[in-house]
Amino acid sequence: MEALCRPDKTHWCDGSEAEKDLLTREAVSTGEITILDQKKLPGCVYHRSDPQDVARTEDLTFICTRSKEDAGPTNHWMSPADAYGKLGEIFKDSMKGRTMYVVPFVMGPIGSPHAKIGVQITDSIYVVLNNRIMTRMGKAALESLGSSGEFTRCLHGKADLNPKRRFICHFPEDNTIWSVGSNYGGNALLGKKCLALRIGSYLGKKEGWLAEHMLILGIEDPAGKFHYVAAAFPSQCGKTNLAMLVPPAAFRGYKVWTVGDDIAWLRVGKDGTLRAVNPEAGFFGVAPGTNKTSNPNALATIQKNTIFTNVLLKPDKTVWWEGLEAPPAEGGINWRGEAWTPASKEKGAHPNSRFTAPAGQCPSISPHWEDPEGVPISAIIFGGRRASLAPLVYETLSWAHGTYVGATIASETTSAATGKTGVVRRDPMAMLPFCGYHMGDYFAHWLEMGDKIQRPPKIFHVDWFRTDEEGNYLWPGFGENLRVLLWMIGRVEGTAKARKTAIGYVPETGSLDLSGFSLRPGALETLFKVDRGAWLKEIESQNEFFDKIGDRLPQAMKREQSKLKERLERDGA
Ligand code: O2Y
Ligand code: MN
Repeated sequence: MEALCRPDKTHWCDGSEAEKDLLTREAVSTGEITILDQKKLPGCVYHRSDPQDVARTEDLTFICTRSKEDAGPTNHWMSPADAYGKLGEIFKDSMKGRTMYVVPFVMGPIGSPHAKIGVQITDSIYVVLNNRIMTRMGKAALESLGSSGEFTRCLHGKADLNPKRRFICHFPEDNTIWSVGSNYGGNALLGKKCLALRIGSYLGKKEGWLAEHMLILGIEDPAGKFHYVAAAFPSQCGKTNLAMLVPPAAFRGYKVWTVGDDIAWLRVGKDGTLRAVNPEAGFFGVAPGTNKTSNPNALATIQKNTIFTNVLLKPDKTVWWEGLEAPPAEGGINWRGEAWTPASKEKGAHPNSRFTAPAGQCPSISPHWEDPEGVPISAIIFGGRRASLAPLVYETLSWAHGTYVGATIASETTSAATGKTGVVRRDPMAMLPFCGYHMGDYFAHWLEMGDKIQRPPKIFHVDWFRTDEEGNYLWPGFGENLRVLLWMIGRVEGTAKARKTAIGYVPETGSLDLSGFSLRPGALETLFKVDRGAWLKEIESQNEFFDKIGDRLPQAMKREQSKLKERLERDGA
């Protein structure tokens, strides 16, 4: 890689505090980062990206398998030869005048049977400092690797940050990732979406486990009994908020513990349960909207040792974003690096601005978040984001039915995003942008996993985003979601009553604990109604997506769909 990129020097990262200080000083000297007020925000720094480099770029993200068919119809594909050739040209001499950093890292608790090792080469100090938080990085990772050759080879370079020369390429068959031309988030922190999900999902299929876009949380009841839940939601649906939920006043005896907010690696444990670990060591959370009501635990987490990216920099060297608190009267410098006041048209913080913070600093972090064997999962949740159709919550009938429900989850576009409202986008298991191989084979792998788990979790579907005709949310969300989680736990323990419908089990009237709480008149009925006509139309719409998957779609998916249709036609709701 040195011969290709021709850096002036190479630095092997050991992960020490001294190294962090050295790299921070270096990045401050070049303007790459700014030190924030160390009394108010100790250990915190600020970074602004190139304004054209502020989010993952799915159209520039490729799965480079030898056969195009193996990447499947939902991924962009490039042949490995073309990808190595094209990116090789961009990497050539790209680190002249720069330092090449070699970052060994572990995803998952060190020594855990779930853990995987990667080595990321990068010319970005910002990336090194982020990886230092998001992964277990440095000497410990190198020791963990020992003399084994088993690690994911990750090459990253900023090059000239030109979006026309930006490519994020995954070579699952070579256990390799090459990413060039971006210095932001999921494009550049290669342990995260690239390794932990795209390469991870491929390795999971090969080795018999699952890499999923899921948060993991624990619920402790007043008697000290624990249940763990893993939940998949499409991006930007509040996963971090749910993972750090604060119980409402009526449920103060309960505690919610955070294990992870974005990614879960799931394996069958020695005890026959499905065990989950969070492969990450930090949170790369979206800043706008994070405040002391929406997520007090996140706010407490980011008071120290945090990197803030693309938020507003205030003159007192603290930070602000839309939805944190009232706009600062004194203004500041916005995410584009321009002077900003509350009267400015441009936002102060970019909508995808982020904080990178160590998970261990979270007040709700689970005492078991680094258990090498992982935590036992009682329930899996698939979440859609749609204004109508699915009840607030329902329980699926079996693992195969749950897999079908996960495979068909969807979000609806809002007018702000596309100009069109209500366009349904399928996002199977919330993995559409993150599955490293053919989606049909991925569904088949889910079904196979079901046969291997002796004590499988129950699978549920939720939609927190149901609205009335005026577009008002029917369910308040946030901490109140605990009521729904507790109904699920009740189902797992056999104590919560349910009504069997064509689509699955919905809460029996009175079985969802609504104490100290009121909804709009009629909201509860709407939230639990199963509209037969709408479901029959939904089946038709699912077929468009299934047709796209083609002949690798497992028969069991179509079978589950036919069974649903039969139940709807036979029983109605
Ligand atoms: O835009 C980016 O690069 C970040 S996207 C992201 C970050 C943290 C967790 N999840 C996501 C996502 O897109 O799902
Ligand atoms: Mn995510």
